[in-house]
Amino acid sequence: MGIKNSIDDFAIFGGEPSFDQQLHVGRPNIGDKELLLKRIGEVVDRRWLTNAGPCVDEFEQRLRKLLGVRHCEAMCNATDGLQLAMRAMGMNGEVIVPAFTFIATAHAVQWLGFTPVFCDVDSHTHTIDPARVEELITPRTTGIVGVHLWGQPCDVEALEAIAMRHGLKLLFDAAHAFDCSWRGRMIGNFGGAEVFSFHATKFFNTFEGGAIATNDADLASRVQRMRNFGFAGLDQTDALGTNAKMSEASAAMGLTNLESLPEFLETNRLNYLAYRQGLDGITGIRMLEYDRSEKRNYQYIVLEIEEPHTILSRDELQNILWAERVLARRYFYPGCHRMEPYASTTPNAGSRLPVTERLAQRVLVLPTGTAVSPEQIKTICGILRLAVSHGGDTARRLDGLRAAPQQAGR
Ligand code: T4K
Repeated sequence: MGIKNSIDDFAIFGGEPSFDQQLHVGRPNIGDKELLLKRIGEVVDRRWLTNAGPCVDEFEQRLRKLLGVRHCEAMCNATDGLQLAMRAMGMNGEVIVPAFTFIATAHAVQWLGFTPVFCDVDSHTHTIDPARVEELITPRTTGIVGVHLWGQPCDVEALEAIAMRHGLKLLFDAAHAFDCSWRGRMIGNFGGAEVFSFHATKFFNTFEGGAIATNDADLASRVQRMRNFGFAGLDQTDALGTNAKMSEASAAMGLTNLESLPEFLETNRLNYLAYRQGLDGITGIRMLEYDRSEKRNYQYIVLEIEEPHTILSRDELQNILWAERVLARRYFYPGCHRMEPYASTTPNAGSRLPVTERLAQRVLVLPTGTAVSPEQIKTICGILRLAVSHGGDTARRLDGLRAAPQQAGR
């Protein structure tokens, strides 16, 4: 691994890749491995592997304490968590969701047989734009799902006011926002409920997993039953349910990773600062800034590539990085409305989603977490700086690469 001095050194043009191993956006953080294996050993010895076991119970207690919330129900993943929460809250018909999010937000709505109505996002925070929400409300609308994208809270107050005014349910997809705050209060306490993801790629993981946090006792007990087939007793169900339980092995991972949470956060924060320093002054590359007066988990390093300034497109920069084994991601390209089944049912949705359309073309997410060091970040930033400072030449060389296979094929 070495710093590149000229664009001839780029791996995409035949040079040595900067890294021996691939660098991933979602490389899992793993706490004390010995402790994890000890916990899993105890799970096996107890022969209590799932269905309200002691690890899940302890994990939920710890989450409630950390989030300062009355109820926190562990789930097998956030997608099922979103579905359960929406159903338990009584949503149906049309549900307003941002178009710029991971597809799971929209799919959860559609999976229930409801209609996701795509709303545009704010160009600075990338979260659902309250000014656009109200114009999408129809007599069939029953709910709004705000997404705290990149761990940046939505405009909670504005959304609560809209929901109140129109008698709508408000749910937050907090998949990215574990251990974040809004106005000093932890995410998990807002709307009717908030849903976290603890998927392997999240900075805090339980292999697969998630949780529904709420201060509403009735909702929490409905969710508890729904995640266990609707059982309200040993041989009696009181409503439709499914299986969305977290296993003991996942909770053991959760308990172990909670103990390393401060270390994960500090690594992410230092990596974020290293990126900020490394990318400073590169024309046309803007890095999403986190509000340092609030709790943030810094788990996503989000760039916006302003192509007229960089000359290179976001996709060209991504190709250059991938050749160097830096697996930067185009989250959340091309926007939910352009993915199936929505692209077919609402083919013209893009015309009323200008911010989503723009972000989908320019956002690039870079690797961070405990598997990435500040030294490696310096190298990644060096690649981007070199590419952009020779934008014209690099673009011409890339054009040449694209033309070469065609000429060879003639
Ligand atoms: N709402 C929002 C806003 C979300 O972002 C998500 C999930 C959800 C809801 C639903 O939550 P869950 O139901 O998943 O709990 C990943 C994750 O699969 C997904 O959980 C996450 N958001 C999304 C943002 O990212 P992909 O398609 O990027 O995953 P994949 O397999 O390409 O992995 C990403 C990188 O991480 C790769 O370079 C490989 C690396 N990796 C991945 C895994 C699983 C590892 O190094 N180790 C691993 O174990 O979706």
